[in-house]
Amino acid sequence: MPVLMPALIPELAGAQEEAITANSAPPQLYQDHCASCHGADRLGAMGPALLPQNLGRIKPEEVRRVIADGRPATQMPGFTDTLTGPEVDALSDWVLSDPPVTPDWTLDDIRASQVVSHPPGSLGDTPEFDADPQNLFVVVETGDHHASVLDGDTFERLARFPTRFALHGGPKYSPDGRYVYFGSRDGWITKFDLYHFAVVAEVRAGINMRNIAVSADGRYVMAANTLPGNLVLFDAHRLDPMRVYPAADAEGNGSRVSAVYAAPPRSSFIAALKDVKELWEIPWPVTPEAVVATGHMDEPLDPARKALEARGESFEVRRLPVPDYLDDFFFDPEYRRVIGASRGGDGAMVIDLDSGDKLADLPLSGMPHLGSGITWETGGRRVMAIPHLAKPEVSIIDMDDYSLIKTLHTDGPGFFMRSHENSRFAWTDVFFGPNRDRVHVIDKDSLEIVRTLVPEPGKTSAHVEFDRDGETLLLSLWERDGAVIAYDADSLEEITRVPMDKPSGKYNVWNKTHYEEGTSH
Ligand code: DHE
Repeated sequence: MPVLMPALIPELAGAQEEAITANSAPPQLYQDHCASCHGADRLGAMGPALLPQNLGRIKPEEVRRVIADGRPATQMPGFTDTLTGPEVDALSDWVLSDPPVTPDWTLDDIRASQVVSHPPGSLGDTPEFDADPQNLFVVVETGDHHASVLDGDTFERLARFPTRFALHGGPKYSPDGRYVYFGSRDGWITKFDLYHFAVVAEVRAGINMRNIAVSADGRYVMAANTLPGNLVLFDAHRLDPMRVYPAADAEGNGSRVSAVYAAPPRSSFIAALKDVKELWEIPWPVTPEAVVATGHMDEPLDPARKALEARGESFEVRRLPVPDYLDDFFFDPEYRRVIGASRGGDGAMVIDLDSGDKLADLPLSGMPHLGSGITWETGGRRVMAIPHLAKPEVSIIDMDDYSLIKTLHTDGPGFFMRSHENSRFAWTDVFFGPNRDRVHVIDKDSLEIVRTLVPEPGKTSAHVEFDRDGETLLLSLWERDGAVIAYDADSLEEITRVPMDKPSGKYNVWNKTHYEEGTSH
């Protein structure tokens, strides 16, 4: 009797193909192989959320590779023996597509996610190491999702610990430098005690988060989310959620949040919305501790703060309409003005935070990366330097009249800039293109590039952070087999290398808690 091949019997062939398709359809594959770690709803569990917003920085080929081969040194196994090539392709396309129903994350979800492992007061107040606690560096290693703590005097590694998946943006410190708060793209906020190298509390603020800010008195944490589009306020002690602010204009048109920062002299959080032309200011209550902690205010209520008190209640939103959507922004040193880049990547504007008026347009094209801007004084004036993400230039602006003083031509578009008040140099990287292994050193007085370093030919080098005195600095060799390289900030000679797994940002406790002019805030 001949063997009947299904393909030769139309009705059987159709049924079988359908069965195969149904079984290997991405939703089923996901439930069978991924849901136990990444959550049935794709919002993440032990593994990270598998939604396009959360995976946005990972290229599709990389998603395919991770599904097939797994991720070394993590719980993620490879599925190359379990799934066929087309199934891996279908699954990766699917996790990179929007789910049919946009997921939500409510105040109840936030509350349910909170874990307080060491309540305030349960760990001693003395650091478990001899190093200067004010001169520690926290280094985020994005390769295997870890962070390291380095002694800023000796560059000895004091601790290395796992973090949440895909930390992004600068971690923020409590004013005394004891606690560091990390934010992950998946919305997790982790409060970590640097005196004891222990996670003390965690909470998930949203599904996809931009960044976090800590109030200057250390009492509050604000999270900025793109999914759901909102800001979430926490009590910093145990990360208890206090309030959710849905991001929307007065008519209720919702928005993602671009970012939120603390503005210490104003005692307020400032946030920009991505899809609504508004800046938001949310004041926190002024306390004497805030004055002592920041040293930013000569008296408890400085004029800007007094003006603000007259206008708004603590924790209430003050809306400032702005002429364009602000994606990326930066403050003047007094936090009276916001310099924001428009959504299109061409042009920027200066907004007065008290009056809400637009004071100037800046002639900046090619995606000025304002969030990475730094300022310094030279020749009796304060200047601001900004790298561009889409062209090989650094723009230098006069902070008094916002005129473009100079354009420095670099070896490729850059991402980050750093300096220190005590250093005569500012550093900028080449982050994109064939010269990603170069960093430029700019003389802060002549406003010229005076050195170009190639720490490791062919390897990306980026992002600098100085020590508390501005005498040394760390540069990332941004690779899986990377390192942070310590340099003498004056002679520009290499001091040492500490091996790291794709180190991204580095954050010095003193510089960050003192809002040092050459670092990010
Ligand atoms: Fe970042 C900071 C936004 C892509 C590494 N990045 C920030 C901040 C914002 C931001 C708003 C400030 C947060 C803070 O410190 O409080 N980043 C964006 C983007 O919109 C963009 C272009 C697209 C996106 O995917 O979100 C983007 N960023 C990247 C990357 O691709 C980088 C290079 C690698 C990564 O880890 O994702 C990257 N961003 C960083 C780092 C900081 C950062 C290391 C902190 C810089 C600092 O010195 O404080």
